[in-house]
Amino acid sequence: MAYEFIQVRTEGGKVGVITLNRPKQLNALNNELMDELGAAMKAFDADAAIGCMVLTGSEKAFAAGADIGAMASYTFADVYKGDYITRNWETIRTIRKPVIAAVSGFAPGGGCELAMMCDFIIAADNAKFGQPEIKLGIIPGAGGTQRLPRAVGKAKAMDLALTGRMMDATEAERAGLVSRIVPLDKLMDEALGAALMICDYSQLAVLAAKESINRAFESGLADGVMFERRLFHALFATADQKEGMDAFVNKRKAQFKHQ
Ligand code: DAK
Repeated sequence: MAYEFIQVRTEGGKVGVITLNRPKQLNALNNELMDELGAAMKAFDADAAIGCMVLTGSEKAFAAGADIGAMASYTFADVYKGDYITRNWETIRTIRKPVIAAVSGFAPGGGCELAMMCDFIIAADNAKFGQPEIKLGIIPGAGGTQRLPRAVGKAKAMDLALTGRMMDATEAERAGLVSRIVPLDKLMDEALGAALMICDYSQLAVLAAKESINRAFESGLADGVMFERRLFHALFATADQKEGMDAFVNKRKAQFKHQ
């Protein structure tokens, strides 16, 4: 499928790589781009050869937030009736395979929210995150007030959302928003290395790990642990569990068949 606002490729035949591609607007997110992103992610999710995805932008901007020009004249009736954001921005929440955000440059507003919808964020040392919507007379609308405090705690989430200030990669890593920081020129190597590593594990275990960790944000501790325990038990029914443990016992590399 041909896309206008994103570029799509595979790495090693196993990793789906999606690059946001609206360079003149610093990858500002409009409806058309989000439709394309959702379609590309769904296609990779359905492709048996793909084990993991990497979502990235340009060196200067992961995404400079929602497209302000496109939003400027929206009325309440437009966004409410059109189900703005919910209709197509949240497709990524339905994706079962892991999605790594490889973030360099600006990631304010919807850019930060999009990165937070991914499973983890690897940041270049020039990355900048924030929720500056307050400066536009609005608040974060794609999960920023919910995912940011879960990631960095109330104090820093309030600070960022109420002052509109940006935080650099070092602060973001210290706060728990990003998992690793690497030099800008190593960003894609690092993200693709992590993705290829994930692809070589049992896909059943990978899906279960993602599902179980996400459950931690939707349930109380006892229910979450029970959910984990049931998935853990279920994995003993897979050939990959037998293979993984046999390989360890016999000091060889496991060859998972995702069964
Ligand atoms: N939208 C549209 N165009 C943008 C843009 C954006 N968010 N960000 C940058 N651009 C455009 C600029 O207008 C400029 O275009 P030209 O003037 O060249 O035509 C070009 O990209 C380059 O930008 P700058 O010249 O400003 O570049 P600088 O390096 O000087 O500054 C910057 C980079 C990222 C600091 C700056 O561009 C900036 O502050 N951008 C806006 C960042 C921002 O406020 N983002 C948050 C957007 S609000 C909702 C749900 C969610 C949301 C809203 C509603 N509902 C449920 C209703 C989400 C809202 C947001 O994300």
